[in-house]
Amino acid sequence: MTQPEVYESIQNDQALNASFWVNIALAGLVTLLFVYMGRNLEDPRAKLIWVATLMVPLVSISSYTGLASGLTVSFLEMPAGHALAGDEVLTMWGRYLTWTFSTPMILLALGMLAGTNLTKLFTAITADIAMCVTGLAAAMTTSSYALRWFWYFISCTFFLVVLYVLLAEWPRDAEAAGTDEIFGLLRNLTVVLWLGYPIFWALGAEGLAVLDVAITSWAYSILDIGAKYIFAYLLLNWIATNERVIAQQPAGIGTGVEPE
Ligand code: RET
Repeated sequence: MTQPEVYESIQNDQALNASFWVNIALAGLVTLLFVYMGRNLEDPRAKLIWVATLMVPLVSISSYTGLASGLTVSFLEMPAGHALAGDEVLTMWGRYLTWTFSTPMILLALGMLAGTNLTKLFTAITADIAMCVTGLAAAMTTSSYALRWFWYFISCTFFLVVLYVLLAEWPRDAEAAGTDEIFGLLRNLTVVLWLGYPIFWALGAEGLAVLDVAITSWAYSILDIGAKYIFAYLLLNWIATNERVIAQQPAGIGTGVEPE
């Protein structure tokens, strides 16, 4: 199918199209809000958290524009074994591609907040990028149904690494940094919402095809609102009033002292 044809079928599915445009509008609004919220920050590490957080809605605008325009959407024929085998299924592969750019920003901000060292940050971010790229591979494999799920399994394994850093490593760092309360809140929000993505992948057209394409797209769009905009708002709101805590962090990236 040519790109204008893909675009036309997106235009004809109002629910699907709205799931893109609602996010573009929201991302634009929160970008302005976030610029305003961080305007008085001075500490370089607090500013880095701010810039990373700001990148999240900015990447989102590009991501959803790719989907809405049909550039990063394809109709792929599902392999034998899939519930829709032989059908051309609308695949929003641009989502998985752009998560590669947005999710590391979320982890950079969270890791900086926790006062992480470079090793843990590198581990979390590289595993996260690998999770997104292998998730993209799972969605785009049309040769074998089993291999789609094998990619999915690989992606889940990388996700476990991210969860390990979030749940086992950074809480201890955050305690030492005096940011444990806000870190705990944002970590819980992140872990709960991020778990929703592989669940909807498995239930949606890419996996078992229990949910249709527009419902799956809305599910991702709603998860995105929590995992990106609400997350970023809570983080920036805290940073704007507690910049001191970040500026006085005893250890972590940029302080010259490694956390224990
Ligand atoms: C996939 C499918 C393969 C298995 C796993 C996945 C996890 C995706 C996650 C995405 C998070 C995205 C966010 C985007 C915000 O911009 C790729 C769905 C584990 C956790 C937070």
